[in-house]
Amino acid sequence: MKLNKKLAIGVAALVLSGAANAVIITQEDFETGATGWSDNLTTDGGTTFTRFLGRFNGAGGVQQNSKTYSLSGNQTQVTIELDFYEIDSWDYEYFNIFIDDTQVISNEFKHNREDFANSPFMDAQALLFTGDDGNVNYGFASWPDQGYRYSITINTTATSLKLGFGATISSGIPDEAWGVDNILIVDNVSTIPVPAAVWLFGTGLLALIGVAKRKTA
Ligand SMILES: [Ca+2]
Ligand SMILES: [Ca+2]
Ligand SMILES: [Ca+2]
Repeated sequence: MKLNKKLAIGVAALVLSGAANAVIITQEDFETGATGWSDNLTTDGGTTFTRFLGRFNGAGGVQQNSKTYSLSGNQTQVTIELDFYEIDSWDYEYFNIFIDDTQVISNEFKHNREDFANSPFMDAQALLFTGDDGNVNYGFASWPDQGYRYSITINTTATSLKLGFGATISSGIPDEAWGVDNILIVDNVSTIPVPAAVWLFGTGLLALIGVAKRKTA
């Protein structure tokens, strides 16, 4: 019984160390521009926004900007995190996130409303901007702006992943716009080389055998 417990702890430690070293596919803060996007436009939005991918207007909600990333194919899961900037006079319009050309998120935003608290359909994980009560202008036109953090985990064993965005805002960029920043894509494959992992596991087993031997002696 004790042995099984120790073995379980050893295996759990290996799994945890593997998760902690999951492979970073991309980390993009756009401070020096954008590469690989179908539209590489970036804008310096000042202290709060920093430089980000955008500003873009809407195109009826279809996928307007996208980038394809290479995956090892050894993963079973990929987590995508990003900041979405809702800039200026959004009025009950939608920001859409696409993965592999399929829309996986569609959230409605209103510029002077606390969307995160009010929308039962909000998929964002957190509000970004300090002091945001739904009425703070953080830049560009005088309308209030809001920022949201998304985290999406998908099951995939594919060797590529396409991330894309779209919006239904209907006015020009000076009136309402969107941007994306701080993209982090991570898979669940450990960076610990297989021989090292096997060696660690083997050491654990030897230790366990030692414990068992001492107990029986
Ligand atoms: Ca940035
Ligand atoms: Ca509008
Ligand atoms: Ca503004």
